[in-house]
Amino acid sequence: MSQNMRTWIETLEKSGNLLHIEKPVDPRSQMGSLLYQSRDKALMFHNLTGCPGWTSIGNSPANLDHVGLAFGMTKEEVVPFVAQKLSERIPWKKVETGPVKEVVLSGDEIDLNKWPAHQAGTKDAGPVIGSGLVFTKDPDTGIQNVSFHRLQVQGPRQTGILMVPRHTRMIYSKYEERDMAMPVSIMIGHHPLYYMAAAMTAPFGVDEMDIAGALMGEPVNMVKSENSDIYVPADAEIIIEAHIPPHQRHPEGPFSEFQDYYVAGRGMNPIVVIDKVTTRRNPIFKNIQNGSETEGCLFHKVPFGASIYNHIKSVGGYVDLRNVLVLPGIFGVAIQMVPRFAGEAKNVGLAALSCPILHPKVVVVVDPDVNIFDYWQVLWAISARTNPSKDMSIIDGLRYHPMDPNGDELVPPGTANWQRVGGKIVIDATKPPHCFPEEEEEFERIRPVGDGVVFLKDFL
Ligand SMILES: Cc1cc2nc3c(=O)[nH]c(=O)nc-3n(C[C@H](O)[C@H](O)[C@H](O)COP(=O)(O)O)c2cc1C
Ligand SMILES: [Mn+2]
Repeated sequence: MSQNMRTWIETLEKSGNLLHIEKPVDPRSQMGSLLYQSRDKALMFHNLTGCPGWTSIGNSPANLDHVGLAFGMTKEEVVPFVAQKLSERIPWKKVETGPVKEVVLSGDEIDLNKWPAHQAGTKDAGPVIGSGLVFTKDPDTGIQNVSFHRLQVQGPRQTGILMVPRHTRMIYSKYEERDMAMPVSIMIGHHPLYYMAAAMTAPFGVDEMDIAGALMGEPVNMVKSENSDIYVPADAEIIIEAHIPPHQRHPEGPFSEFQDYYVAGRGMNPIVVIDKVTTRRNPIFKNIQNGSETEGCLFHKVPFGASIYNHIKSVGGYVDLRNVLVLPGIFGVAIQMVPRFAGEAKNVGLAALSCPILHPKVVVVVDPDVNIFDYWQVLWAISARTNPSKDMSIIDGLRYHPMDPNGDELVPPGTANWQRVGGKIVIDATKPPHCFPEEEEEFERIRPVGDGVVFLKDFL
């Protein structure tokens, strides 16, 4: 059976990774803190203050172990797997109808103020739908695009939208040039692999639902929206059909973001006007909490890791690359590889700094005997396997991610030229390569006597 949000909830439940909360929870004043605290378990809310009839789920996934569960593998296997799938496409399939059409709402039947969109951070401008995947259609090619965009609730049928200048923004500009509203369909709630696909940095003109198909191993079934010819996943929980008027702007933000800061493109941003909603019967709302190492970050860590993995794997023709992990705050990356030549790790680190994603700023390269999923080991390698004067290379004047407040902001948010610039560092925390065996030997890690044979659990 195709995977969807319901099958995913079952997977979380069976593996003991879901907590049910029956006590009343106010999405405006309580849910953010609960989600931010629960780093091990997904939370399902059955009694939402001010939102009669709604159920919602957050932190699904809550951590990298949950991500492994969603992909059906260990967390260590996910990034190399996704890296390989990035070049594969399984085109989506049109179907006549699906569960997401069970309920159709329009006009006064839609009131976002009674939906369980939560206020995530204390300084956020208000409740925000953080789990909305925005489907658009390029008016020139007819090709669809899917991307995350935060939607700040601004009225019963209006939200704001932040469109960082990438594909959705490019498509919106095409509509604006023609003085036309851009039709959008927004999906809330599905299997996490859909969310992973939406956060991939694919070339313009690639439909992210074809990537979702490749990740799932089967085509995504899509139904036509009621009011436009945009196709959306047939077994999603909720679809909002809406339009973004041309040339209209409204104050939007701040919002708690992935770095654990509120630095986030706040300003005069476009609005989304809701025309229709279709849902499953008793739809389950999806809440995404933002901040460092929360659910929002997980949807960055995997696509970024995979993109960096592919970008660096052919530096110098071939890299014996083992894994890539995006570090907390998202501006850091750990690369695990077997250096074959002197200087190779540094080359690979530099490649990561100029990959398709703007975030990497602090790159640490380590050997395979350092477990990058255990952060203390990465910190150990930085202190125990570097001579800073030789192994730490700082390059200044590089393009930053505009949401990194450490960089100099040259152009403020609100325009297509929002930008920052600053320094970046490569830390080569690898030992000398095998071809220098005498030098390498000094860096051999200790193994305790009895390693791999004597286990604590047998003595308890
Ligand atoms: C949790 C999460 C929230 C995001 N929020 C936004 C957002 O509000 N605005 C935005 O422009 N991009 C946002 N992104 C980033 C885009 O989804 C991502 O860069 C995507 O690859 C862009 O799609 P595109 O390449 O089709 O433009 C978010 C990503 C994640 C994982
Ligand atoms: Mn795209």
